[in-house]
Amino acid sequence: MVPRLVPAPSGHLHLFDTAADGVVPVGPSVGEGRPATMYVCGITPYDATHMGHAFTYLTFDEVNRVWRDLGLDVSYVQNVTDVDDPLLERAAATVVDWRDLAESEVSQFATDMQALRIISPDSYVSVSESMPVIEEFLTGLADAGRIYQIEADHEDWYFSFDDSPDFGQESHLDPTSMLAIFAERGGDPDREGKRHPLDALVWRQSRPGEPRWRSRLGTGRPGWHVQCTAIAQHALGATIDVQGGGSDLIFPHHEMCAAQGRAATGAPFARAFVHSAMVGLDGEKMSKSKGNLVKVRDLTAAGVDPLAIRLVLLAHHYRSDWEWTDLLLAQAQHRLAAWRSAAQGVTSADATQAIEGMRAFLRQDLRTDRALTLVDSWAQACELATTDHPGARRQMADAVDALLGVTIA
Ligand code: 5CA
Ligand code: ZN
Repeated sequence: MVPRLVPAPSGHLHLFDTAADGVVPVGPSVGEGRPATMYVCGITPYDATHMGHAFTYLTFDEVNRVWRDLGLDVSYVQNVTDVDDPLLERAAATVVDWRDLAESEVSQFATDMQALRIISPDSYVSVSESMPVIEEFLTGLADAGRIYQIEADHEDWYFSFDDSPDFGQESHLDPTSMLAIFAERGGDPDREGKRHPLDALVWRQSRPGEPRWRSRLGTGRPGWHVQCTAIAQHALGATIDVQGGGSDLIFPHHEMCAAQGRAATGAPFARAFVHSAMVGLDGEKMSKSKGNLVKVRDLTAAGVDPLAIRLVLLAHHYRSDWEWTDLLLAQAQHRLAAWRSAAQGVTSADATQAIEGMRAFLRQDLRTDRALTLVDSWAQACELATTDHPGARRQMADAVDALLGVTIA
């Protein structure tokens, strides 16, 4: 249980919205009487949780925590991309059933998230259990004439880009960059029969050896972007407060979700698109495809306190790319020990101001890095104090637990 701090304060969380290209209030006001809704792009479960994933899910865990601290109810959904090329390719290469691979990675991911004290979303929705929802969504787009079937060996379906006047409103990329990034990130600009190179695959007719589902579009499987659009709208309504993910999803993934979502309902798909920066290792983005990974499970198996890992992640602002190093982990371990020593000591300093300061830093674009320094200062003040301040250690321990997800008492 996460402690609810009293009194429930008023205010707003501000975050950088990629579409607005600025820091804006996100989520409803407390008085509006509706929950804040968030859909975060989940893992493709074919390999271990690395520090990049951990940083992204930590970022949105902090969004969740700040909203709750404001007194809001939060509806938070994350998908599991258990039907997509990288997973199916890995399963084929390692001669395991794709379902078994997905199941074991999902279960390990849950263990890693729990160790990092990331509050579970209300639901994890897998693509394989969402076929009726995706089919329904695509049928709507087909009826509206927004998707078309190509004439080729395999009559796959594509989302028609030409009818999307708002295309580009999320990523603000120019057409040349769009094409380049589209090709890099799973797109097929040169596929014959497409009306526009940027048209996105929404239904792939079955090929030998691939998992398949029967649908009104044929027997096959859904494309990547439409999975998230359909799952998010079904679970959370036409317009969500936040679509979240790492910055590698700004284009084409979230641009396509924005376009398809609007095509389906006429309403904006998300009020804000929020992205966490990339974690690297040795000068390159940490990624399963490159294999330059620091895995959560390897560190915890070696006896590292997962909350020290959490402190490494919190020490970085969600909008700045950074690189994992062992030194960062050593510093975080030191910091955790200092906080625990203060929380469990016999002298203490007043915590009220530090806690209000933490809240202010978190609400203003999630300055977790700065919030940590306030706890550092409080811990130092406790060491220097000659008396005990009634209730301060408990108060700070509850605040650090609720706001930062770290247990120190
Ligand atoms: N299943 C899709 C999203 S629908 C996917 O991108 N899966 S993933 O397993 O590749 O990544 C899971 C999440 O971690 C995504 O939000 C992605 O943006 C984020 N992510 C991946 N690599 C990094 C990294 N090096 N640093 C920060 N975040 C990352
Ligand atoms: Zn997604």
